[in-house]
Amino acid sequence: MKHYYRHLLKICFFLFFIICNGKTIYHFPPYFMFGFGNAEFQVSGATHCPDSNWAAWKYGKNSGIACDFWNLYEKDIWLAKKMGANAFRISIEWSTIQPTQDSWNQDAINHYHQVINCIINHDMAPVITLHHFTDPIWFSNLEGFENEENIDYFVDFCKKIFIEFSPKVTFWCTINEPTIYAFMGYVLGLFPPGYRANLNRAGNVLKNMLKAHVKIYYALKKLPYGKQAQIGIVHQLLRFEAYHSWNKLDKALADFFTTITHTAAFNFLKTGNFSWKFARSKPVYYQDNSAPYSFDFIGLNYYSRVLINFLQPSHAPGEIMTDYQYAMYPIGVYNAIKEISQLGAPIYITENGIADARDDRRPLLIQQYLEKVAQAINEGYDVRGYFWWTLTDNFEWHEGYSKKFGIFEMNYNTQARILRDSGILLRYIFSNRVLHY
Ligand code: GCO
Repeated sequence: MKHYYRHLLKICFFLFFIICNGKTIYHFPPYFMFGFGNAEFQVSGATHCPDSNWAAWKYGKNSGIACDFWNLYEKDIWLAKKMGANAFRISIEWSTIQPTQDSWNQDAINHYHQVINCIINHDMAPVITLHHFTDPIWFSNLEGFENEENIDYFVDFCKKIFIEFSPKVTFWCTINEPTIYAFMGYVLGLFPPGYRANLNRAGNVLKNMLKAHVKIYYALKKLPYGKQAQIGIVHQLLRFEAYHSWNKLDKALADFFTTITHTAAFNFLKTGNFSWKFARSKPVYYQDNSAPYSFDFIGLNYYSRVLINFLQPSHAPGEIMTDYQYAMYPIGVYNAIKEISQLGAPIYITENGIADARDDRRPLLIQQYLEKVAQAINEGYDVRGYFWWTLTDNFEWHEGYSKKFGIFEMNYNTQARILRDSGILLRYIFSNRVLHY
């Protein structure tokens, strides 16, 4: 309890300090979206998504009910509203809707109607992600996105969902972070199917996912309400850099990783040209001149950049580390906005947040990253929204429950959600739509 008050005092002081010392008040534009994001498997776990490949994966099978969002969504939507949000980003878990190749689960469809209605009834805009890292087991058994012929299974699912939930849903994210999906599943081996350093498969998967995105975009645009819908792709702009620019080996490794996690996809979206070329792997080339027009907005996920020092992840002197092996890096979000603006579409920051179990760096991150977002908007960059990752602590993929990203701390025994002290600052900014600095 004492500990709690000490923290509360600290945060109130911090808030008081920035309000009183703030020389500038930045007002976010009236249309600006402030929201929270989550992904179904991360908040509902293997119990509610038993037909997902993550329910069969070594790091996912014990994920249980997570935050039981499947049943407690009303509570969380209400909490998001109380936090000042006007938008809520959720994912629709494909495996719950299409548990086997030839069955559609009407109960799951009804469930998502209720969730979406609830978001709308709370005066928030639902933002739907159609693919957030997970696949149905039947789709994985057909080798998922490794196999180009499988793309149409996903396109069909997207069309069905779009028809079902339009026009009450107008914001659609096709695929969340295809680069990270390919990197984690086929290079690092931490996501299913768990291949390590398999660049042939990774390149193919990434190419097919990007191809799927373009196909989905044009297919949905042709459907009723397609024209007025906002359809985009979500890209995590993750760069690796050499700690010492003179270290050629670190530089080469950093460039190699950055090509996989960022540039290969970014260049495709920018030019229509996909080029995957590494030593000792089969090159993958693909050209689609319609790709640069295949999004009404770009979802930008930004957390940090990774420095490589003698082949190890590292950080610069004085930088504050998150609970992951990367530092807080506020200027990075500004740089990312600048770079992604080359794609010529409105930008929504679909994810920003921090793993911080002690909650002693989160206020700083909120303040400093949002200052950089405000600076970018002031300079004319077209940023239209900011989604906090995430509302409640949840299942952080291969990291399990160890990483705490929630503005609400979870007690998984009681399913209680406890607002972290840093939530006071976030609520202040979201509710008042201002930033003092
Ligand atoms: C991602 C995903 C989220 C993560 C979040 C925190 O960016 O990896 O979209 O599912 O949980 O980024 O690491």
